[in-house]
Amino acid sequence: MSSQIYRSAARTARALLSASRSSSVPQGRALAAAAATSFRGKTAFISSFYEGTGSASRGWVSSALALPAAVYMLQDQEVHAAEMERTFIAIKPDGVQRGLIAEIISRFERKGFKLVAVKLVVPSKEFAQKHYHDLKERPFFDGLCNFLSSGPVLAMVWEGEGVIKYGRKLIGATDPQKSEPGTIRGDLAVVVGRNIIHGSDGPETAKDEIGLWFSPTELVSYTGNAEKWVYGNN
Ligand code: IDP
Ligand code: MG
Repeated sequence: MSSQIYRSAARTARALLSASRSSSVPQGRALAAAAATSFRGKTAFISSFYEGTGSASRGWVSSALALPAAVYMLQDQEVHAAEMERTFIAIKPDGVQRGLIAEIISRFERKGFKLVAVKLVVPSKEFAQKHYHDLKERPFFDGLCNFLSSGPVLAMVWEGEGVIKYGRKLIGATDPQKSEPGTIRGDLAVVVGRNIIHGSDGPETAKDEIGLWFSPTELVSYTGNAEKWVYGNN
């Protein structure tokens, strides 16, 4: 849905760009007005580019300069909407109890990834077994599920280019004894049984885990303020 909006927005943007290139502001304005009508409720972020002054007429006229920038930003958003992937990240009960929530979130934030869902939950043992179903043959499965369901877990979805693979890099190797310094487990954990964080290990598990922990309405799609500084091609 949101990428549909982005695509529509970018189509509009391209139409506006050709209008502005023909150097006729009134023509651009007419096109924009038509586009705004067709978007109805979803026009807020588009029309805001043109209505900065508060006075409708001044706002539209001053758009002659703002137009190319607006078009650039909208086209940018279309590209990112198409490429962005999401991953499931959870701070396990040991990480929550040790007060590492802010430390861990800040590492993903500072990298440039975007938080699109978050909640603190105590999963049931059955839920933990579903989450770790791949490991049910392993000797530590029961203990692992007991542990995951023993206290609050901070469940999150992070979005960004390459976030699934790079999220795993930020987290570090499963066994903190083997995790590199600089990684979350390398810096903040000591043993495999208390390695403080979970991250999806591939696109399929990311999709399954996001679906297990969150309902679609809990995932928030938005454009981050810094996105145009985090992403870009020269
Ligand atoms: P991952 O969390 O790095 O993806 P997995 O192999 O998927 O690692 O294992 C899931 C979790 O099971 C680990 O994060 C860790 O908490 C636990 N675990 C993995 N291997 C062992 C082990 O050998 N002993 C005890 N717990 C383990
Ligand atoms: Mg795993």
